Amino acid sequence: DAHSPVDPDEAAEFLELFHSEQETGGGARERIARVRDEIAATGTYAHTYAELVFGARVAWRNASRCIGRLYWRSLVVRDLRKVTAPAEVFDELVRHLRLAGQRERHVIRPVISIFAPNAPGRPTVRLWNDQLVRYAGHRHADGTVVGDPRYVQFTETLQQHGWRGKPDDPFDVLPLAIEAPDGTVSLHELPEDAVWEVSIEHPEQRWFAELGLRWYALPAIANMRLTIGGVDYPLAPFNGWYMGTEIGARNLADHDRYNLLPLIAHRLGLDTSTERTLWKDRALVELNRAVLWSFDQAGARISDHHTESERFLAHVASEERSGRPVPADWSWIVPPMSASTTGVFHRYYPEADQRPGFYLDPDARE
Ligand code: HEM
Ligand code: NRG
Repeated sequence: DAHSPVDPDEAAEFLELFHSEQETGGGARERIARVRDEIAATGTYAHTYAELVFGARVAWRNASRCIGRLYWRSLVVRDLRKVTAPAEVFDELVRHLRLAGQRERHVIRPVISIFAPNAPGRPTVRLWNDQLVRYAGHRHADGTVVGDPRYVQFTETLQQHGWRGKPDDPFDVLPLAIEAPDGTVSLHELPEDAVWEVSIEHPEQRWFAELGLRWYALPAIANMRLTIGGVDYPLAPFNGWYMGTEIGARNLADHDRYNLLPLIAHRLGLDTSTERTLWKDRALVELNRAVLWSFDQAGARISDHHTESERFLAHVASEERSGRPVPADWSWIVPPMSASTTGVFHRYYPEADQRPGFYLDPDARE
């Protein structure tokens, strides 16, 4: 159960790790003794700010599906453990977006906002959205979907709570749905200036802009539980920046997402009558060039899969020099296009479930 008492041994293991890696000036022993007392008395314990920062960064370092881990030490940690009222939670989520994506300065930085932890006998506020920014999927009467097909059901759920949206806009930003501890749900529209979006154009194909494609600049995952030393933080949204293939080879390309390859191949004048022209592969490359080029034009940080792959291998090497093997999930690390042209494809990785870590929340709505 999410609200059962903290396991004191898991707390102790984390505190040992913290003291072994940080210059704390003191041993772990005294802190562990005090934490064991606190758990015995209250069922949980409070992290110091330094422990919270370290715990969140190490959770990123341990994220075996993440290719972007070279930067784990740079994570900005916002301590919002005292924030629980839905309206304040929403305000802080908007502040998170503005801090992480500074459009006028052309800056994107990795940020995590950590709200109140689970504790025995204390229900917490919940966010229903899986990312802070997502596009609706509007199903029309004739069965066609305008927008992101992955969010059709979620869009319908929000509509049952009174949301309308713009049913003819394929890039209609969803509101945030926040559920208070007493079960009441409120919907909150994100202010336009907090949602940095990039229009997708192609460096050579002028017609590309006419397709009206866009994507948001900040991937901010909000449905993972952060666990540090036995304490669970059910609301701890984090973001980095995109790797181009996430948008160009998945979100805009997947058959069950925006499914744009047939249209792009057609506009490129490719022969789509047989698979053997590799029209899908050729359209995929042009779509991905367009994504990278457009983000660059907009000053929105984004990495390409070749560069991020090299950085990840550098990260693996430097971690190994520090005596820390890097657990990784090959099927998530290897990019979804041109896999064998990247270094990460040509080797295997240890697999391990290390804590602190991020876990898909079993109670997540999306
Ligand atoms: C997954 C890149 C920052 C934690 C991923 C994936 C990519 C990626 C490409 C795979 C996503 C997919 O296939 O859907 C990056 C880049 C970053 C970054 C380029 C730039 C800084 C972060 C940060 C955190 C993080 C700041 C946490 C503090 C994770 C986790 C997953 C993941 C937990 C797995 C998500 C899941 O299981 O659904 N990352 N990431 N990443 N990343 Fe990162
Ligand atoms: N593929 C998802 C996002 C997953 C996480 N990716 C990151 N994370 N880059 C998508 O929206 O396309 N991050 O924290 O930067």
